[in-house]
Amino acid sequence: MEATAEFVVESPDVVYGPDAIEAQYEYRTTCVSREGGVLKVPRLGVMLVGWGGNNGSTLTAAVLANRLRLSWPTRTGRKEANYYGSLTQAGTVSLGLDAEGQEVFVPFSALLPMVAPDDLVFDGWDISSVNLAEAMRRAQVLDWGLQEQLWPHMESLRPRPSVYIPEFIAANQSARADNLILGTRAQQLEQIRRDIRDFRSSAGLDKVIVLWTANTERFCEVVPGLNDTAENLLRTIQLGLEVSPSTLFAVASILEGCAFLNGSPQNTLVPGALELARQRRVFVGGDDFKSGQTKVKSVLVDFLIGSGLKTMSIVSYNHLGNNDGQNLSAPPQFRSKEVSKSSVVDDMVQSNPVLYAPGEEPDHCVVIKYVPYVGDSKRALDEYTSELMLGGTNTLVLHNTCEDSLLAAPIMLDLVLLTELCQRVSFCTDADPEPQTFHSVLSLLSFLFKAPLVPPGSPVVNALFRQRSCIENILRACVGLPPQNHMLLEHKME
Ligand code: NAI
Ligand code: DG6
Repeated sequence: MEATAEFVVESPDVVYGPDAIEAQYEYRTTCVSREGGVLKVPRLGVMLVGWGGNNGSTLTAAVLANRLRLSWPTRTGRKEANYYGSLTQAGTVSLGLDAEGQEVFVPFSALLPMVAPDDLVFDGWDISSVNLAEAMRRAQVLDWGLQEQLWPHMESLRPRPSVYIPEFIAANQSARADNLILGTRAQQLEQIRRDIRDFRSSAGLDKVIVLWTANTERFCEVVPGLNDTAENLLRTIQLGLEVSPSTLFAVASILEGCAFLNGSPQNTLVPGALELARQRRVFVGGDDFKSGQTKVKSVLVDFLIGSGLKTMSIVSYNHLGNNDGQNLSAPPQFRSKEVSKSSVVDDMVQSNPVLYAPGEEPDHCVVIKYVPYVGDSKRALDEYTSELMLGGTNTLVLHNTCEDSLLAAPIMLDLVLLTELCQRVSFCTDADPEPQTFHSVLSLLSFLFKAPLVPPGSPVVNALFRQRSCIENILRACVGLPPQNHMLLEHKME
């Protein structure tokens, strides 16, 4: 019998014979012994746009609760502050094998010297003037016993006024808008820049990272001459032509040399902003935190298609009752979210031409409804239908309930900690011995975003464990460890 090879490997290490393929392979593994060291990390400030929202107040509360080692009673017993849900703080990586041949796992955060979340300093902006303690109460996310302990620590934290352009967010948000930067777009830009400088100097920070966690905006049109180049975008701001608040914040951050991350789905990082980031060598990342339903989707569809099942229909319903849900009940803002939630299986489908013909893709329907009663406790219902062999079908149904902001807050944490870490990574190549940094579009953050931004021409990866491996292996490379290959060949020999 004969088998036809679809490809051949051209390498001096591989010999194709009629009966066998002989390959020379260097298997690299690591022998681990435990020793510690101390390395310096910068003092990092985080400015949240939308600080007084559910995510902003929950993240601030989480860091304070951990820093203060708080615990509080609940009806199921005492709970203690932790960072569950954070890849860097609660995830682990396998370093290699110890002398007994057992895998040694360390926290992700131990791979390289990272800023500790408890040491972060927070500031930010919100169009709503309420202080962070009131914002935490308004969010209705945290247990009362925890809120009471946090109240005195959060009461003095007050968001800076922000830029409100009503046509970008839902009309139902107008009642919140009582804390505004007035003036022309150019004056607003200057005020944001002053705020960043003020925070940096008054808090004695080495670095500031700006993270958009404000309401989802409608998409803005990308128009030649308006926002397609850095020069045009800066001129647009000077002339007071159309620019979204989030883009204004992105531009201000970039001009101040601060990384900017977009946690919402809209196209904040228009081509002009991306070009500006590249010119100024500042990191930007986005879009839209990948927290719950989409995260599961980026595992489940990878599993289905990766196992050779042909997924043909994905239907995702959500209902939630927080302010984000209210904002998303307006069609233009829903549309931004629909787009980012719908793109997430593209790479998995395209990776399998055995199952899908060119251009073929599953039906994919996304529905979001606002149901005030359920508050921040988001309900997500998904149905996945896949074709099995010989005409069979498999339908999987999932129901997921959880506090939306408690999923988002640890992701926000990972975003700033990993971005800061990447700012300290440089490398050279054989072709260019000059040290260089990552591309200004920080695609390494893809694990944390629903619709990852990548440098032009780069493949977009949505599959969650490919994204995780990317972060893990790049961090491993920074300490000279080989990529994680999961082969465990040592345990597969006699
Ligand atoms: P939220 O509505 O509770 O908070 C948003 C805050 O932004 C509000 O306090 C609002 O007053 C403020 N705001 C609106 N426009 C502003 C502006 N121009 N400048 C400054 N502040 C402004 O919403 P939440 O739940 O905190 O979510 C925030 C964003 O994160 C939303 O866009 C949401 O879609 C996105 N997101 C949330 C996820 C989650 O799991 N919670 C996951 C993925 C994305
Ligand atoms: C309704 O979808 C509200 C949204 O803000 C989501 O909660 C958020 O985007 C999280 O979405 P997902 O798909 O990651 O759970």
